[in-house]
Amino acid sequence: MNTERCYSEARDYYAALGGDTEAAIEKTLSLPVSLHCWQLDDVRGFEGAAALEGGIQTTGNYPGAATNPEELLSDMEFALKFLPGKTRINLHASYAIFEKGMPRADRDALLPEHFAAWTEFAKKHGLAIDFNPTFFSHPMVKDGLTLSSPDENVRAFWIRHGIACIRIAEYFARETGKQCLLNFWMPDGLKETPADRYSPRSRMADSLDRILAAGYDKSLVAVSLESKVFGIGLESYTVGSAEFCTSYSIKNGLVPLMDNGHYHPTESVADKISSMLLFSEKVALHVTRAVRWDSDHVTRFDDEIREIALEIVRGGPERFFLALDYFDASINRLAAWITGYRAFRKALLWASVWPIKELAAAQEANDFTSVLVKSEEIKTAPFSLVWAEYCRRADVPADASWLNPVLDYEKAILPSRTNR
Ligand code: RNT
Ligand code: ZN
Repeated sequence: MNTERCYSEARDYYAALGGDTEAAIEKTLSLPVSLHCWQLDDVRGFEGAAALEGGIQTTGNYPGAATNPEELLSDMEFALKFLPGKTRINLHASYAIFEKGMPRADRDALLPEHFAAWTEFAKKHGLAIDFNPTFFSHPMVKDGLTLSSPDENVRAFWIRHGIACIRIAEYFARETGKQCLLNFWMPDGLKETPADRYSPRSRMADSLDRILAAGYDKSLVAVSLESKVFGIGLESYTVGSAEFCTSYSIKNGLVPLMDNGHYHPTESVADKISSMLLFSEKVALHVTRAVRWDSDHVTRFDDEIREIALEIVRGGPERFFLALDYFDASINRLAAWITGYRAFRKALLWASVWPIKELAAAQEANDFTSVLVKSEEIKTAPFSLVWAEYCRRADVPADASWLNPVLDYEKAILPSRTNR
């Protein structure tokens, strides 16, 4: 295949439909997407947690999960070669690295120095860092509650954790020179129908107030709040529901974060985005794939993700914090990581070549016939050729040939790892 000729034909094809492939490629390449470290070890972290808690679940026992910082960082280093576009890394507080001689610290006493190895890694690879306090898989989660607990000691512990994470996020931003998104997700909820829905929510709001009262430099840190509809074992009530998190965020100048696995199956995050953008300067997303429930399957280039990507492009990508969030333990974890990232990149590129203004103008003119016909036609335009050009410019393989080195890595490196 003469790739140059193929691309120029695809460019002309799109141009005839009103799409600009050159602008789309350049824009998508520079759009930062944050890649979560937790796909590589099934959200275990480095604290030796016995089990994943907080209403989330990884399923599968594919061999070779990273079991310590060295393994996780070398997996990441290896996979970065196959990720086209500007990448950020997304860490959880449970991934603190206590280097030789450093005494361990509990979550409420974490310090920037416990993340020095991550900063070094990020600098080496020119990556920015996003961060998440970890409100799950810890003995201080009492009866499924953290910041909304009626137990003052429990709340105080998690408030200290939140403040510690703000300081760490500021440190990341100072070290990397890039603003850090600090995302709060609390699993707090109840298995049974509550007798009182109001009190836990008012305590949650008060705890967040107390964390934010510690103050932070907004040029360094953006704080987001992620809502959820339910979790395993917390089926009847989630304190941080969509209404709670959106209202709190808008009132307090935080960034609302929508994870597309956190809604009822027929709800559409793509549809919600424009409402958020009307009332919030920025919107944050966790891009995932929910199969029947918040199953966190690997993100794919599917209808839901493409519609979300269209809304990102229409809204102006600079108004978004984009992150991925999935964890599948049933397949090669590196391949899962890379696949989800590439799928979302594809969706962003795909949405960027749409003749968005033209179609919007047709809608405004009540020309719904053109909107339908043209949207249908563009779906089968020669997108793979534009993707191939995109990957060529990013210096990564455009096709699935990246899987071969990943499988070689699996054969050479992973067997020595002990399954937990
Ligand atoms: C859980 C949320 C949350 C987590 C990560 C590990 O349902 O989606 O974002 O997946 O923080
Ligand atoms: Zn999420």
